[in-house]
Amino acid sequence: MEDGHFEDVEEFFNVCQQLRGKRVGIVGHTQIDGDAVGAQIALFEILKNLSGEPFLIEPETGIPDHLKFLYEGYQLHRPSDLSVEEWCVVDCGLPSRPGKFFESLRPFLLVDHHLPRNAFALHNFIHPRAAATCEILADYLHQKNFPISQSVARALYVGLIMDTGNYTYDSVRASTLRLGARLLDRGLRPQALAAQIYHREPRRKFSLLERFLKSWKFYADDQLCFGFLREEDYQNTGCDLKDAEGFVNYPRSVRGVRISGLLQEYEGIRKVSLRSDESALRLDQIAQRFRGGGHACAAGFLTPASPDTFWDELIGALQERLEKESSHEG
Ligand SMILES: [Mn+2]
Repeated sequence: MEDGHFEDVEEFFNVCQQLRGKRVGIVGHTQIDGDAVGAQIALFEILKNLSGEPFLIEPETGIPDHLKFLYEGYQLHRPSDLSVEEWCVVDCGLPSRPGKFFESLRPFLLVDHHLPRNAFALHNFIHPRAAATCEILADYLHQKNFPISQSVARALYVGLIMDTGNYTYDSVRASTLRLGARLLDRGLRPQALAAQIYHREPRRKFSLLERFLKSWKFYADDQLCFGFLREEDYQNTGCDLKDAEGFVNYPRSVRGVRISGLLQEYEGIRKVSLRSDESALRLDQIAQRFRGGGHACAAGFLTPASPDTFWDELIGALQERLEKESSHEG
């Protein structure tokens, strides 16, 4: 990856060319985020431009309110309503991430940036060093001087800022900012966009946040902090999993906390999310022990199992990792 560019750009467009004239479904992951939406829309435009017949797939867990504006002017489809010849998957590190419908399907194309590198499609473009799947696609588009409409620029920009904590993560390279700058050049208004993403929260979310803040437990000499959201927290506030987006970041704002975690129990699914500012802690490796994945500083896993069956092992693994990697914080 010289100059921050992704070198497999020709191969990527060759693979996309193979979809000419074909009905293609484009899917992101369940609990969809800005990066997956942006990547879906960018890939849609690429395939349309290359004379394919792409369809955007609505994630089975729905679209969070703050991301709906990105789909304006686009039609969304349920996978079961379509007859599709090939599937393309974006921003999914595991074959289970696109959702139940896709579990036994082999996608034609995967574009992703998660660890472990899970090449579950026929053609895989996986770059764990990329800050976002949107960064990979934005770079491909720029390298080929591909036309980028304002709505595509907007979607890619939103994906970039949301997957980088507004350009604050170590995954951000100078080239990431240059890509963002080129997208802004399409006439985007960063503050208006940020307001649309971050300042349109429903009030119920703050009732859920209140419960989350009260649930915190500290471990490992206060270097690990977990918050908990149970079925009843969602029921009593009228919230679902989407409303807890971003909560996991709060505990790591506390001085001395090196890993923050969130355990969510919703409709029989347990979701564990982990965050840190220290890539040496390799949270993706810890998540992999529980059949999950992610990135060094942001990882997680889903399981139907009761927390009793994995909790001690999880806390033990995190504690051990914290001891092994002593803090470099001054
Ligand atoms: Mn992503």
